Amino acid sequence: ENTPELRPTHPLALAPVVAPAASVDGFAKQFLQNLNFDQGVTLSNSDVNDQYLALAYTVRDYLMARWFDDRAQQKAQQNKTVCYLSAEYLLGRQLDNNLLAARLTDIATEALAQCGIDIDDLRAVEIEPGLGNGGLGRLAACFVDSLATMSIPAIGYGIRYEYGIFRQAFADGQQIEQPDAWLRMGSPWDFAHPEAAQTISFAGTTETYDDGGVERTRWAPEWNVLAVPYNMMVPGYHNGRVNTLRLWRAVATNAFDLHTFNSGDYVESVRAQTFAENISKVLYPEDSTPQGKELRLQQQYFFVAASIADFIDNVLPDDFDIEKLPERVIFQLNDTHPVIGVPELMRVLVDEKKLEWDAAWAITQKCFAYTCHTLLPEALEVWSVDLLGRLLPRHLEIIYRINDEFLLEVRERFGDDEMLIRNMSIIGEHPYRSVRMAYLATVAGSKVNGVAELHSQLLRDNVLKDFAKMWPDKFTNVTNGVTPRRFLRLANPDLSALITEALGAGWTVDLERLRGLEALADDGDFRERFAAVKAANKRRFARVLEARGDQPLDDGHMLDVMIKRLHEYKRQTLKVLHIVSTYEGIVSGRLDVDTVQPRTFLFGAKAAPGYGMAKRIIHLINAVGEVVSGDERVQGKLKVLYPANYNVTLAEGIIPAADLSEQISLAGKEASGTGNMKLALNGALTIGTDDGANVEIRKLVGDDNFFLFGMSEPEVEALWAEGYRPADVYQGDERLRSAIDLIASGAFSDGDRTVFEPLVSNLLYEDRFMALADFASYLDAQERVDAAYADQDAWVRSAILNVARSGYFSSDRAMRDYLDRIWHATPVS
Ligand code: NBG
Repeated sequence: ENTPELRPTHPLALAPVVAPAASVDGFAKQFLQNLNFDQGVTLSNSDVNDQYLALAYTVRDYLMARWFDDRAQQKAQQNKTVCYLSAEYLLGRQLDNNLLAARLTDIATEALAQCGIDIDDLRAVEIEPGLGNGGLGRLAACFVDSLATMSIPAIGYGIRYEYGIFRQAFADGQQIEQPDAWLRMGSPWDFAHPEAAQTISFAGTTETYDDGGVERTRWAPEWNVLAVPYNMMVPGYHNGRVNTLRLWRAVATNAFDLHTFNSGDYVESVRAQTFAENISKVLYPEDSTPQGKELRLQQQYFFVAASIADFIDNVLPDDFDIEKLPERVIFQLNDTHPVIGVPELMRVLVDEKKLEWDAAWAITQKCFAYTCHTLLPEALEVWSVDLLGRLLPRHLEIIYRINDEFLLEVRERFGDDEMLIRNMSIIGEHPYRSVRMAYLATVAGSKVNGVAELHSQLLRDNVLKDFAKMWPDKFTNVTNGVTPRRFLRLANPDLSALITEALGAGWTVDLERLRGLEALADDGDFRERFAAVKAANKRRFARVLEARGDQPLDDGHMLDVMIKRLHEYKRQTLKVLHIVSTYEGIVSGRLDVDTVQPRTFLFGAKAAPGYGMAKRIIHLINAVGEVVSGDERVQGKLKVLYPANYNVTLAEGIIPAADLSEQISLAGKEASGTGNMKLALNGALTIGTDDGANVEIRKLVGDDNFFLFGMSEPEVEALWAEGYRPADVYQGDERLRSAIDLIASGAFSDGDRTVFEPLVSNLLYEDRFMALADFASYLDAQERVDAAYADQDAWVRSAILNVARSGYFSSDRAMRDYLDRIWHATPVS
């Protein structure tokens, strides 16, 4: 971008960049060239990682020309760009997705085969970039895929963490965390652009000065770091478009103090470097509970300030009239992590571009929109005024002024209701003076959306109700979605082939077409083929487990899966109580064994390292699993699997094989869920509460094809209000008593009653998420599941209807809703 005018004369330099020939020969040639000249090895000397890297470079080479075109076009055209600001992108593996998007899968397979290489061996060595914790990060990855596929000019901005989400291992059933060194074997999918680095400042002081008769403020920062962008290509599916994901890495401005080094103090000489580089060192492994860590605020400001500057400096034309910014960009705030971008844009407009406050505020309000992803009050991010003022003094001043003017507006509207003022203030006073980032985002954003209908409604009615009263039109809903390319087309090739045979290929970009399968649910031949696909997927997943050295998957079992972050509100404990109860029922003879379907219970979940209760639950699952899976009396009937290190790659194996999807959070706690969508889309039936997007899934697939249980959100509220005593529930339910007593007795801890005591007493005397209150209803629903599964033909019919009616949950539809309701951007031609 900063290159001076070149005047090339060579014909090659004058010609447009062209991709290698899209043929087996063309691919093989490029692959070998990359292996030789980039990896520096001959084919016969190369190892599988060399081959994988050369393959990745080759795929990249095919995308490159399109990417150049798209960026040039983005700069030349006056289209509005969607800038998605997200601290997390949980991308998953790239190779297959990019091969698919560029229509290269068959060509690459054959070209490699002619080089004597099995492409599956290369697939297996790819390490997924785990730059996210869970649903929020994976959602961002689905969205950038859909935006590219829909030809929307979009840039995903984020952080290139050196270490992503930790690798989970188990030792004696307990979680241990290992660093995720995902960059160790090379990072073929991104490019560093140090020449486009931005300098990001921190701390220091502010001062006013006279600028030709106008009083202005300037910030005299104390230290700074360089933000170096790494670009990743995001290819659209079969449309020839390539968008950009731009992730920032922190680098020291003055890496190294030679003087200090020469004096022999080696540690001190690199102190500045270590300090700066810590900013993008590691992803915070928190899911839903923010940690008030200074480094985290540094991360947030670092990537948001770099992104805003990058967009203004490098994406907009040089002579751009900054007052027209809202015509060219919408910055979508993915939860509160990037909300510091609001005062940052104000600072740029007022201090640097010298706009009047009111004009700057009008622009800022149009340029941002905010998505909230939670309902848990403890998950709403706040920063102490102390810390924020120390790290970003100018931004704190700006926030104060935004708040002053906002509170004036509140007074004008509602009168001097001091209670209301206190409740709505962006600055909270208790337990310490702090900035409420969700409120700041709500005040600043042109729109605020929740991620499922129920969630958006609860935001309006509870969490942000005063704001919704003030600005009813600001609030909207966009129900989440998932990309059908990764989670159906790639993860479930056999089902995809069956669907394509039945409906044609268009469903991959128009998922509502799956409706066409409804008619086939009544076709016995189709049901048989559908069932055969599910069985094949189970065998495929069994091979995945075997290759990982996990316990085998038994033939003929129902695969009952609960895959999501470990959190009390999601209620993995309720699932464990069901397992223990079934086990106890069979062993004690209370249950008629013939009514119990053979089942494998599969968990996949990481717990935040600092979340003690979640880690105890992991321990309990593993402990119960070991006893149940090892007890001869339930052999062939019950089995518990908990493969370690659940991630996108593992999910892609589990989801197509699953029969039953556990979505059992306490109503009113799960904002949306997206695993629930992926599982329904792949023909698993849901057992779930009326929570998050389950509500919409049930409405669409129909009550006959969904196992509903538990209290509704208003019932939950009513029970709390009346006084919830879990111990009473325990006393009144024999099945529950037996299950809890068995855990308390030490049956799963070698007779040691202390191990799970904290967990048991938490359930009996606190049970914040009301697992006991929903237990009876859950067990009844599980009996309905067993009965339904016994009629395989009817079950398969329901599974087909789940697939047929899940088209709504495509992230393409979610993007259309964002475009219509919030962004108002249009595709490029
Ligand atoms: C999560 C919610 C999920 C939701 C995803 C994506 C956070 C803070 N929230 O229910 O818990 O599906 O966001 O919207 O990670």
